Amino acid sequence: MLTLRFGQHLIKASAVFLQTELSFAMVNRKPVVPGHVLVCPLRPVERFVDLQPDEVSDLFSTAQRVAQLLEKHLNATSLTIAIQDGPEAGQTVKHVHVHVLPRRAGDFQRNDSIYDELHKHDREDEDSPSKWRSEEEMAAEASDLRKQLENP
Ligand code: AMW
Repeated sequence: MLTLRFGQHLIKASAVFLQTELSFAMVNRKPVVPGHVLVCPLRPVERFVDLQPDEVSDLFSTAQRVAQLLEKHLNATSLTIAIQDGPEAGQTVKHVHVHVLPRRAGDFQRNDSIYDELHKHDREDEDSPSKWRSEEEMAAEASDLRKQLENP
């Protein structure tokens, strides 16, 4: 695996920390909270209803595995798990993706503000290459998560 497709983006293998038969999980170039990652189907379909039942099953099993990993290894006590399905719901990349966000006490003054952040963090007027993390930083995070998966 050299690159994977995520909508219009080509994702380097270094940013991917888990691949299954039908899904993959990768680190985020502009995380809303530390450890905010994405779980995607390998097939680049736009909407949740476009997935076949075996893809839904694999996507959610993978999201569950990733959720367990993040909560344990990033000292989170809860998780926000979300799909922005369609442009009016805040979807910017036309490829289904499950956001998994580790949560900790007091991370937002108003708990549900995370949804506002999720909605706006990658909107065109908020997003620019200068706000993205470096390839090296993303590769280091993915490598750490890969190691944690290998040695639970
Ligand atoms: W959506 O607003 O479509 O629900 O979320 C898209 C997510 O994908 C955002 O969290 C954004 O930061 C992330 N993202 C977009 N492009 C890339 C990329 N090339 N590599 C990693 N994350 C990306």
